[in-house]
Amino acid sequence: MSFFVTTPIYYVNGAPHLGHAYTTIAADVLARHHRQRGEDVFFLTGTDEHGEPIALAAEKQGKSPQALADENAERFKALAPQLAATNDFFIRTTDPEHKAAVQEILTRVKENGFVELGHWEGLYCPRCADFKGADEIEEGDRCAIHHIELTRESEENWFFKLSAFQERLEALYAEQPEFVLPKERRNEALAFIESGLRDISLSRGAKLQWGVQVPWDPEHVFYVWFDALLNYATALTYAKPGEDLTAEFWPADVHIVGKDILKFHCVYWPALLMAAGMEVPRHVLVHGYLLMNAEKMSKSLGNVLDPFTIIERFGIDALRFYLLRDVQFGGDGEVSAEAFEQRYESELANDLGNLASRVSAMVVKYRDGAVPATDALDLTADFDGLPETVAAHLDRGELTQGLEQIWQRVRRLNRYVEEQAPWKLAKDDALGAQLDTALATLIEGLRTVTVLLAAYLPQTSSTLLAALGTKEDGWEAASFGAGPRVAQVEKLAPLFPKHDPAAA
Ligand code: ME8
Repeated sequence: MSFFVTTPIYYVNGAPHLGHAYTTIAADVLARHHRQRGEDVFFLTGTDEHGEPIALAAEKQGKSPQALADENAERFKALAPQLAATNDFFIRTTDPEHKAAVQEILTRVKENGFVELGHWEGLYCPRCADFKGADEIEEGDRCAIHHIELTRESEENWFFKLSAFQERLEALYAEQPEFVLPKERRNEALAFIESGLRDISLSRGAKLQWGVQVPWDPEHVFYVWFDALLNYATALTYAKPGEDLTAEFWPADVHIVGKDILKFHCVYWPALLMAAGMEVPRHVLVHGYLLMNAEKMSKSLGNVLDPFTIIERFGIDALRFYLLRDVQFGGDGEVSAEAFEQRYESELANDLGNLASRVSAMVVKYRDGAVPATDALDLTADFDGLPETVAAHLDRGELTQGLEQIWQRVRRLNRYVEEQAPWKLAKDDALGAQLDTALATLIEGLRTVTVLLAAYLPQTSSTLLAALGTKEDGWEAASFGAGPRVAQVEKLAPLFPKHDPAAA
């Protein structure tokens, strides 16, 4: 079984920020989860380096677009490992292999009869690199995303005959109801399609040179979105030297994107693939915006929260946890330093950190670290079917609900500690068997949640598994009472040390 997951490729007109980190973390959770399920995973991320967004930013900074792209692509590349993201490849749209493949695919689209010369006039946002429809425009002819004044453009262009795909797209949405997830985003995309599709620009004229040349009209470059979307397919042809991974990984299983680029991924992209005679992806998973003071964070708005600082102070797992827990994946959500510290303290340090240290300390104290080898475990009903439930949530792109399911068990284990009060059981030899059951149950519960959390909290999970003396972190090891049993534990150092704000 193979699994191909992607993030958007990020514009190199600025440095990475928390919004980019968010999507990459979400994609990494799915990549890690599917590896746990024993699948052959390909996880792709990278940078989008052509078009006005980059040309304009470079001009402002007095640099060549290539110099700006090189500089910022390095920063995006460096971000992935800092997020503990396990991408298999990092694509740059300035890669010569990508450019050649774009030319080849779009020539095929033309040969298939879906490209024609046309005239376009209307409002355009150079930051979005997008031609705006009436409902995407704010008062005063401004971009609803960037709030900048739109430019009025009029050009002779090559056009992609998007309108020819109206019916096929409607059929796709009917036949694959989960093509776009979650449902609200699917309805949004479908409404856009049903409102009637117009043909769209495939190229930009002489005004813009920074792009992939149109092979049949060298004065033109392709409109950046066509070059960008195709990355998902071109990457497979050269990611692994000497090998084409297309047969193994195409179509993509999940493209994860923010709602700002829904139209491109849920409407233009499947149409383009159909025009090229290629299979469409299985799912587009659309998430909302991280908001700070109710405004979408973006490079162009300048209100960014730096993920690097958070990672340095609290560790990457804390950031991954916070973003997927505090913001319901799919919807918009406010983020703040206060909410972050609150989650860190009450859930990571208290719920999970304390559980792990209390449980290991009790086994050390009452049984010299030897975990009782009893088969009489409590809480089996509480854990019954949990791996299946978590996997089902993740298959529907419900990353927050998957994490919530696991966290309910973390809390259940904490309640169980209080209910059993092992410190009382330890005082009475006659209660030895009950103490054995309590300790064995707690260790097995801790082991199980640790395996289940591996995709979300990879570093914590691997520290905990090592402390529990087991390497088995596959999905089959996630079943309570059925996986490998822990024999021996040692006292654990705090997983989430109290943070001293004065030291920051
Ligand atoms: O759109 N909240 O690149 P981009 C949540 N190059 N996610 C956010 C976010 C926020 N405040 N800000 C950014 C582009 N993102 C194109 C994509 S794909 C073929 C081409 C994330 O650098 C989110 O995933 O503007 C969003 O869709 C993406 O970054 C936009 O990144």
